[in-house]
Parts: sequence; structure tokens; C-alpha cells
Amino acid sequence: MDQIIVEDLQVYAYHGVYQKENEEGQNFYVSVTLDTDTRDAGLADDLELSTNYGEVCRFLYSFLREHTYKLIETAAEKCAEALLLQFPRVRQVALELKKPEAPITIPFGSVSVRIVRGWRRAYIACGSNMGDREAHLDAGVCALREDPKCRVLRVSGWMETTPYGGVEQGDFLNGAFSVETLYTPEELLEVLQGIERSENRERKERWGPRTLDLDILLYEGTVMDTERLIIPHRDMKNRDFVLKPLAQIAPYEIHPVLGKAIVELLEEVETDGEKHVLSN
Ligand code: A4P
Ligand code: MG
Repeated sequence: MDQIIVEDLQVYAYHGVYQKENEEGQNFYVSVTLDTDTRDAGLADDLELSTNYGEVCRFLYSFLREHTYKLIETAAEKCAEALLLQFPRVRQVALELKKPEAPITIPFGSVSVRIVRGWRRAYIACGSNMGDREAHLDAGVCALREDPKCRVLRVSGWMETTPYGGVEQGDFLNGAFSVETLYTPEELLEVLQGIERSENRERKERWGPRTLDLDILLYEGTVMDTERLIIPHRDMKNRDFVLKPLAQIAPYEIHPVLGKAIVELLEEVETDGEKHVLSN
């Protein structure tokens, strides 16, 4: 992707573990590489279509001066996040924060941290089979729309489906939607579980009835398997009620483990799998 680069912007600021650093301050130097598409602006010669590097510099300067953190790790983290929230065309930022006057008693050139943060695309499945099912699914999407660290991109239709997994229970309404998010997968899971709780979700029986279930299907090509989180969702390839709505919004997205497009997985499950989707 195209990049806009700022190198070694000087900011006199107050970050540090020692009180003296917080009171007297010192020079910091911040560099950013912004991943952003510059083609439209380049062809039209129009600043409105790009990200103004002057504004970026003023933003970095004010942010680093107006906040005080102990760690340059924290200053870098908060600053990168604020930048991504402030400048909508920036997809990813690599930020280096140097502290060449850090209180170290041995001569040195500089110390710094360098981090890369950005908007990551995730696909989320939603399901409900208790209460006002449509309202629960809508509330799930709505909660993410209101979260500044998420941008909801596409939302599938809601589909009537019969229960899967052997538990005797009412029919589900299922769907899927895509977001761009600044959350890591673990953070996103926590946010989704918070939304489930706010829809009065109780965890009683595995695969049992629920007001709202929000599962992470895919997260920007990530493959992970920890105690808390498995991505891609372990069972998505066997679930027509997941693949069908997902195919509406992302038919050619590739499953990073199976190496197949969502439409291919849907075709396979519709041919060989159990049938659960009734309508959409
Ligand atoms: N977890 C691991 N990976 C993920 C992930 N990718 N996304 C962990 C979300 N959570 C993930 O989930 C249990 C634990 O899975 C979480 O604490 C998280 O750490 P849960 O939501 O607390 O419990 P659950 O939903 O009862 O279990 P599970 O295994 O998530 O159930 P499923 O797979 O969601 O199945 N039939 C139809 N037609 N439609 C449905 O939507 N849903 C289920 C529930 C059964 N039958 C259904 C449907
Ligand atoms: Mg779940």
C-alpha cells in the first residue's frame, strides 16, 4: 500500500518513570509511516482526498505534549490508536518514538519503541433463539456500530434456521457481519461477550438456547488456537447457518486453514452436510 512518512518530529514532552522527567520534560522524536491509498489524491492533485501530513504532525505534537505516560510503550500505543481514530484514510500506522535524552548513565545514541497498529478485518457470526431474536441480532450490530474502535462494514440478511448440535430447542435466527477493528482477537472476544451479556445472555448449557451468540469466524488471515479462542471458528465449515450469511457478504474470502473460498465451503456443506437454513 502507498505510504505517507513523517520522520523524527521533535516534541518536548514529559513521559518517563521518574518524577523529574514528568516535571522537567525532555525531547522526544516521533516517526510515523501511514499506510493509505494516495492514488485518488495523486491523480486529482487534491489534498481533500489524502491525509494532510501537516495535520498529522500537529496532531502527534499535541497528543504527546498533552498526555503524560510513564512508558514510551504506552505513549506509542495511545498515540497510534488516536491517530488511527482521527485520520479515517489511514489503514495502518508504524510508529517509532525515540527518547535520546533518557536517563541512562552510559553514553548511547537513542532508545525507542516501534509498533505497528492498524484496522483489521474480522467476520462475526450472530445467532439468537430466545426472546425477540431479531432485536437481539440488531442490538449486537448496533453495539459495534457505536464502538469507535469498530467500523461495521457489511451485514448479511437474518436467516431462519433449525437447531444444530443435538440440543432440543427453538429455531434460530442467524446472520453474519464484517467489521474493521482496532481490537486484537482477544479484545474483540471480550467486547463481543460484553455485548452478549448486555442482551441478558446466560451461559448454561453448551450449544443450548441463547438470546445472543456472537462468534468470531475469521480475523484478517489469523490462525490461532488458544484455550480461549480458536480462529478460524473451529466448526464453521460444517454450518450452513454460518456459511450462507457469510457468503452473502464475503463470498470469495479465503478460509486461511482450508484454503477455500466461503462459496466453495458453502457448496460442500449444502451438498454433503446437514440442512439447517430455512429461509432468508
Ligand atoms: N471460543 C473459542 N473460539 C471462539 C471464537 N472463534 N469465537 C470460546 C467466540 N468464542 C470462541 O462459547 C464458549 C467459549 O468458546 C467462549 O468462552 C470462548 O472463549 P460460548 O459462546 O460461551 O458458549 P456456546 O456458544 O454455548 O458454545 P459454543 O461452542 O460457542 O457454541 P456454538 O458453537 O456457538 O454453538 N444452531 C443453529 N441453527 N444456529 C446457531 O446459531 N448455535 C449453537 C451454539 C448451537 N446450535 C445452533 C446455533
Ligand atoms: Mg459462542
